[in-house]
Amino acid sequence: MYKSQRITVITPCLNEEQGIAGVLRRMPEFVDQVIVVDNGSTDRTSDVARSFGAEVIREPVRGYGRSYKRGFASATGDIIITLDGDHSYPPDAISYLLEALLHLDVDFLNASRFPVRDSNAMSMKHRLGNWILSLAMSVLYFRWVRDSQSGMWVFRRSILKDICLESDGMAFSEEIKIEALKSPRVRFAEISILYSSRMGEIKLNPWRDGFYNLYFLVKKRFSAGRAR
Ligand SMILES: Nc1nc2c(ncn2[C@@H]2O[C@H](COP(=O)(O)OP(=O)(O)O)[C@@H](O)[C@H]2O)c(=O)[nH]1
Ligand SMILES: [Mg+2]
Repeated sequence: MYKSQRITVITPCLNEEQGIAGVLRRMPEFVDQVIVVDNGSTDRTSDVARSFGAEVIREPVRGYGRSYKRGFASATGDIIITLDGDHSYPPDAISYLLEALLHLDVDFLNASRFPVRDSNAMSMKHRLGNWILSLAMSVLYFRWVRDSQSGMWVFRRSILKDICLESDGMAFSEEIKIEALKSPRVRFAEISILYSSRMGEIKLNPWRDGFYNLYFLVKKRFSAGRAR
């Protein structure tokens, strides 16, 4: 519990046995429920997660968005926090992100990886790609969003009934922000976190996912909320 709010952390994992140990080791005590969604890993991800007391849910169909939707369905907290299983997002930031969500009195808080302080954490190519995608989202939705692709969000579970999440893939990350921005019932804010280099192998395919995410943004903007 954090200030009488029940807290759920969700982490999607595809072969993240190294990273997930780092994430769970640093998980704050006040987190009530930790869900690791194992997306068909062939390494020891599930065993490692269980050894830290996490609730492991298996999602056999591949996909980042698919994993999150599965995790959301099992979440019981008042507030949900997400982060990758690769140890690139800081579990130590959870307390100040929660404090910010409550203090700013918002419903959805996006943890921005920018400005990047650790120069090894993100290549120039990824920085440029992220900048283009965030600029595109900001222009299309008339709202400045610094990190449209961040995988760390803190939000009240109650907003899930007001938003429509369709993407099963990497575009899920931008979709949840768009839905939060668009909903008149959801108050949105963004603050910076310290992003660092991932452990284990990268799952993102930068060209394919980057272009697809750009296409998804435009398609979703001009198709009355329907885009996969
Ligand atoms: N790309 C991808 N990531 C997945 C999938 N299922 C779970 N994940 C997890 O989602 C997170 C994001 O992937 P990652 O390679 O870190 O992408 P990046 O942070 O955008 O560079 C990691 O924790 C992955 O293990 C999947 O099907 N595809
Ligand atoms: Mg990652």
